[in-house]
Amino acid sequence: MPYIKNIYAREVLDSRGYPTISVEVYTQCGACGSAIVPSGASSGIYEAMELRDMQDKRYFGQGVLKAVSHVNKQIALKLCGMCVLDQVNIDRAMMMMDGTDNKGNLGANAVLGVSIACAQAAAACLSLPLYRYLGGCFAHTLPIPLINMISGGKHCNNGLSFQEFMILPSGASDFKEGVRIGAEIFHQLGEILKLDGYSCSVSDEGGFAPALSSNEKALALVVKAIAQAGYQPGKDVTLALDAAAPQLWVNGAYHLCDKENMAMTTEDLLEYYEYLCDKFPIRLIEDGLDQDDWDGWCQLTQRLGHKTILAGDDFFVSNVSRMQMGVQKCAGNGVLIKPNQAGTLTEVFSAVEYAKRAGYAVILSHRLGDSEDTFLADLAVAVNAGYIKTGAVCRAERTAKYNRLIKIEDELDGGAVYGS
Ligand code: 2PG
Ligand code: MG
Repeated sequence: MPYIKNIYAREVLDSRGYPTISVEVYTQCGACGSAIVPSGASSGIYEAMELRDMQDKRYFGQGVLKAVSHVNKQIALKLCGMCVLDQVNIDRAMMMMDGTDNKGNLGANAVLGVSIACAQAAAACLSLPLYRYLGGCFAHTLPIPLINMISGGKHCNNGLSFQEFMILPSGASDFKEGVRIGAEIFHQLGEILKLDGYSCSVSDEGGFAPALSSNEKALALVVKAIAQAGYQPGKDVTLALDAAAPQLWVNGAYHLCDKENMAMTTEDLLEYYEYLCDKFPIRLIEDGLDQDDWDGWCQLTQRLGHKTILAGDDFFVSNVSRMQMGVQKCAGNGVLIKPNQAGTLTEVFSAVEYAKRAGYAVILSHRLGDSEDTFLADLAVAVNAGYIKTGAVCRAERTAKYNRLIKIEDELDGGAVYGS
C-alpha cells in the first residue's frame, strides 16, 4: 500500500510577493506530491481561516511559519503511516484534529496544502494524471474560461468600483480556441487603451488596470475590443462581472465610485444591474450583492436569474450549508468554488456535488495571490465543472492554468467536451 512516509512544508512566495505555504508529501513507494496554496485579497467573512503569523515583523505579519509548523509537527505526526489513497479519511483526520468549523486552529492554508499534496502523491503512485485520478474515466469536460480583461475594486487602485470585467468565449468550438479568442481580444483591448491614452499596465490577475471613469466605460471598451477582434458580442463572446459587492457595502449601503460614492440601496443597485444587462451582453454577475444581503440576492435572482448566471463567491464561500440556504430562499443560481474557502478536497467535492444537484452553474476559481501550481486546472476537469476563472491571458501563474488545460484537452484526444 502507498503509505505516507513524510510530509514537509515550507514558506514560499505567491504571485504578489507575499508568503504562502508549500507542502510536499512523500510515500513509501517513492512518489511525491506537492502543492502551493493560493490566497485572496477580497476575502469573504465566512471563508475558512487562513493562518498568518501576525505578531512579528517578518513580512509585515503576513508570514505563514505557524501554518508551516502545524504541518511539519502535528499534521505530519498524525498522517504518516496512512494510505495516501485514503483522501476522505486523511481530510477527516485533519478536520478532527483542528476541531473548528473554519480550520481556525491549524489554518485552512496548512490543511489545504496537505490535502492537495496527498492527492498529487496518490496520482503519482498510480501513474495517473491528476484529473484522471480525481475524476475517474468520466472526467472529460473542459471549462469555459472567464477571462479577465479589466481589473478594478480592491484588486487595483484605478477608481473602478467593480473588481473584474471578464469575457466568456462560449461560442468557441473547444478550449484552445476559447483561449485564442480571449488572447486576441485581450491584445485588441490593449491597442484600444493605448490609442485612447490609457495605461496598459496590468493588475495582479493580469487584467488591464486603466483609470476609467465608470463601470459602463469599462464594459463599453471590452465590447469594442470583442467587435474589433472580429467576434460578435453576445453571440461568440459574452461578458461577466465580478462586482465583489461585499467591498462596496459600507455602513448599511452600497457605494460606487462612478455614482459619486453616494449611498445606494439594494433596490438602486438592482436597477443598475438591470440597466447594465439591458445595455451589454452580460451573461454572468458574481457577488452582485453583499454576503449578508439575502433579500437582495432573492430579488436579484427573481429579476435577472432567467437570463443571467448569478454566482455567489463571498456569498456561498464554497460551503454546502450556505448553498442550502440559497436553494431554500432561491438566492443565486451559480457558485464559485475556491478550494481555500473550504480547506479540504473532501469539502470541495461535496460543494461541487451539492451545487450540481441544485442546478447551479459551477465555476472553479483561482485567488488573487496565486502561483505556478496548476492544480485548479486538473480539478476543473476532474469535476466536469462548466467554467473556470483563472485571470487574464498573461502573467505566468495565470497562463500556467490555461496551458495545463490545453495539454489536458490534447491528452483527451477528441474525447473532450467544451463547456457545460
Ligand atoms: C474573487 C477573487 C479572484 P480574491 O473575488 O473572485 O478573482 O479575488 O482572491 O481577492 O478573493
Ligand atoms: Mg469574487
